[in-house]
Amino acid sequence: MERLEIDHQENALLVGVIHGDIDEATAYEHLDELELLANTAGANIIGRVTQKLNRLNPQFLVGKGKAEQIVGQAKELNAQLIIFDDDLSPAQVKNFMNLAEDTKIIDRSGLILDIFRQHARSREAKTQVELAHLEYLLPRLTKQWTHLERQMGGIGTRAGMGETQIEIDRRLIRTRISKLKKELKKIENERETQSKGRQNFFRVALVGYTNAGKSTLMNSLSGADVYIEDQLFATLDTTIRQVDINESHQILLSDTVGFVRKLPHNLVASFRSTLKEVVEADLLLIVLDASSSQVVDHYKTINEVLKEIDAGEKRQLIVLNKIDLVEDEQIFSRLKKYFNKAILVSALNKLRLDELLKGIQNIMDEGFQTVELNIPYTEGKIISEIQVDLEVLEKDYTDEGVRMTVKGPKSKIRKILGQLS
Ligand SMILES: Nc1nc2c(ncn2[C@@H]2O[C@H](COP(=O)(O)OP(=O)(O)OP(=O)(O)O)[C@@H](O)[C@H]2O)c(=O)[nH]1
Ligand SMILES: [Mg+2]
Repeated sequence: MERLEIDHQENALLVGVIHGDIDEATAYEHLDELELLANTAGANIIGRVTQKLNRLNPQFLVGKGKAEQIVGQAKELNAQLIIFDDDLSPAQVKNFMNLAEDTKIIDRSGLILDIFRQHARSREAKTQVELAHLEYLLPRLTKQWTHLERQMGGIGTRAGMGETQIEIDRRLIRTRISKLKKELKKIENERETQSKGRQNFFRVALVGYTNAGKSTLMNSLSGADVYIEDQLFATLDTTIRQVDINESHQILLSDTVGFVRKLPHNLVASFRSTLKEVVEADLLLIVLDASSSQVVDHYKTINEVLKEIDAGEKRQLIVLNKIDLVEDEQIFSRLKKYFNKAILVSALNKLRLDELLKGIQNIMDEGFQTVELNIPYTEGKIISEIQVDLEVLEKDYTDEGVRMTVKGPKSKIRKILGQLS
């Protein structure tokens, strides 16, 4: 299969369009982010082009004249790669490839997929990424994708092998896609079995933009040793740890893959099993990088992705992280006003983590229940389980057994009641 990887230190020219509700400043900020993404993938950015457009051109996104100019500029700057911030249709990629000859053309989705491919470690992540990549590739398969290309590596536009080869490749890809889907179903079933054991816990999922500090927060709260890196999409798998806030408030905390603007739909779809912990969580901690000028935009993106995975209605607690980096008083008060219920922390410096735990505890208490139980003396195991997991408000010893008034998470109480019936 083709290698989509960007060759290390390949020179890249970035292209962004100013169109619709995207103004110039926003377009530049999006290009800043695209540059970070491209750097993460290993490319070396040598220039940027922006173009104001009233109408997107179906052939080239930009006008034909501009397209030729961009290709010319890339050659002049010795760029092997042109990266578009906007997604290109398969036809647009094809047209550009014809124009650009041996300069590679990719769009934001292709770049994100490339990073995911480089960072995938577990069997699950690898399977999910490969599926998303092949689905992305299938409609874009043109005669430029050749065996030669495969050997040389990278995305490209070299002389073609003809339609027959494309048909063969398409068939191979379709077969592989259905095999990967089956494989993912299997992984999902395994997960289901594992997650059964977690049903009695209050489950909290860290959710946020990539690089917001989710894994750092995970480590600070749980003492876990999750991989942290100042790069985009450091985490692609889900890690789960138990965190005991106090005796009666125990949670399962999960850290997972981050989000980004325009996360490709097929990537989100194929990461469903990794994101299951988010879908099944009782509470989402929305981790935001308070030092980013794009924090409001990030919050919107997060909610869009959450909606896409059917987790848009979940209870949220907003965590403004990296407050140690916010020095400007004005920005600080603007943040507090906009995210008025947010908890401000620094995961790195372990600042105000108590406040965060208290916030979680308060939300848990809303879901707490107080019940009176009569437990026969023969049920010693249940009695001790109650004393470990629930808060005992009153206890009486009667002829039949122990009568207790207990308080705790509804899910735990449900479990105990189930055992008693
Ligand atoms: N100054 C400062 N830096 C932080 C803080 N929290 C995290 N960071 C840094 O931000 C970078 C990203 O942190 P991660 O924890 O890997 O972020 P993440 O959200 O897990 O990112 P992905 O897994 O890539 O989605 C690292 O360099 C961290 O050291 C903080 O409170 N203050
Ligand atoms: Mg992470």
